Amino acid sequence: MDRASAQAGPHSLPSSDAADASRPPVLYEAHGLIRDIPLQPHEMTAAVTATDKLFMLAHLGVLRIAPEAWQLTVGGLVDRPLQLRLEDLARFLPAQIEAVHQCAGSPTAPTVATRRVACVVWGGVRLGDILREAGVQSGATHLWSDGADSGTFGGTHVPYFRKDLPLARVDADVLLATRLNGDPLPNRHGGPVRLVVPGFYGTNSVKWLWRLTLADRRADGLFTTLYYNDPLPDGTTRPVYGLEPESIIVDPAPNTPVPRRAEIRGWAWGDAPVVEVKVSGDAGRTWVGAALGPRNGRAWQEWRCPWAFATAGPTMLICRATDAAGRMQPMDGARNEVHRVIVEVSQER
Ligand SMILES: Nc1nc2c(c(=O)[nH]1)N[C@H]1C(S)=C(S)[C@@H](COP(=O)(O)O)O[C@H]1N2
Ligand SMILES: [Mo]
Repeated sequence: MDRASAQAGPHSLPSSDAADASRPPVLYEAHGLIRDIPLQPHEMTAAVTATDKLFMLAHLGVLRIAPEAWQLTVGGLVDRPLQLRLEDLARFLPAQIEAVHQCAGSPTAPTVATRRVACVVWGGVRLGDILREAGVQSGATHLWSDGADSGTFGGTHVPYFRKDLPLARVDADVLLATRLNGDPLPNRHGGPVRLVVPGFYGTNSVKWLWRLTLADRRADGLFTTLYYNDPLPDGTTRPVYGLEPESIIVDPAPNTPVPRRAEIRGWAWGDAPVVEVKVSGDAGRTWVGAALGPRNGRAWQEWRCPWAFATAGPTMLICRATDAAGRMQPMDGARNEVHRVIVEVSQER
């Protein structure tokens, strides 16, 4: 590890358009907005999503960074700025977490439920261990993280993908991830090293990470100011950070024949643990409680609900989760609105 001698002091946080020689050289495999969403909810049968079935999203392009060229700068409000290469991460204790990974949806359509979700096992090192080495100064409140990807989004040029998170969150279980489902992190998922903020929407988990900045305020980037801030009823906004409670029906699949007696099954998750899942077959007039499994790490929780359909024909099923903070999925108009599935109930009893 070298200390970055020219690193900024407490009062010179890097601005978005600062050229920075410490950014590793990158190759673009693709430019612009890239979306690969292989699974629909009824296909999310596995507890851990296979890497080749994991959705992939990138706003500015898909990068390739040579592992030997990768480096990370840690600066801003720290006593000892750091510059780490991949081999330096081996000095820190390895950590692993199984966690839900969910896209918040399009930043230009934040109330649309997209259900781009998965559950994967991340491996790497704890960011908190690295920040302790850097010595975070008392005025720091936020961590800014920069990906090496640049480009144009919504008509605005972005010098790199920049996000932020409250510093208080870091010690929970935030990782610098180098592994996905037991293998080296593929470049399309942000390899060689990405940030992973378990329990936060995927947008916060910056891929192709190259710079961390400790700051005394939120970051100034396009994706922390214009986008990824939800409006609140009082006219203020709230950053798109923690996962809202959500649940999906995996089985039965939409538009499939089901017998009169069936078991309805799915997953539920949130930043806070889910404490209740209920199912309705009458458009939300009445609800039946499902059996809910425990939460392993930050993985999604399995739920099951035996069901006796009263009538044959097309029937809509709805599931709704409530988290430990008492928050319930809204019926409409939110990225975590309830999941509805229409099935074809057979005649025979
Ligand atoms: N550098 C960088 N990191 C990024 C993004 C990006 O465009 N650039 N997209 C974010 C969004 S919106 C999501 S949902 C997740 C997707 O991660 P995945 O492609 O590994 O599933 O990456 C996040 N991290
Ligand atoms: Mo996303």
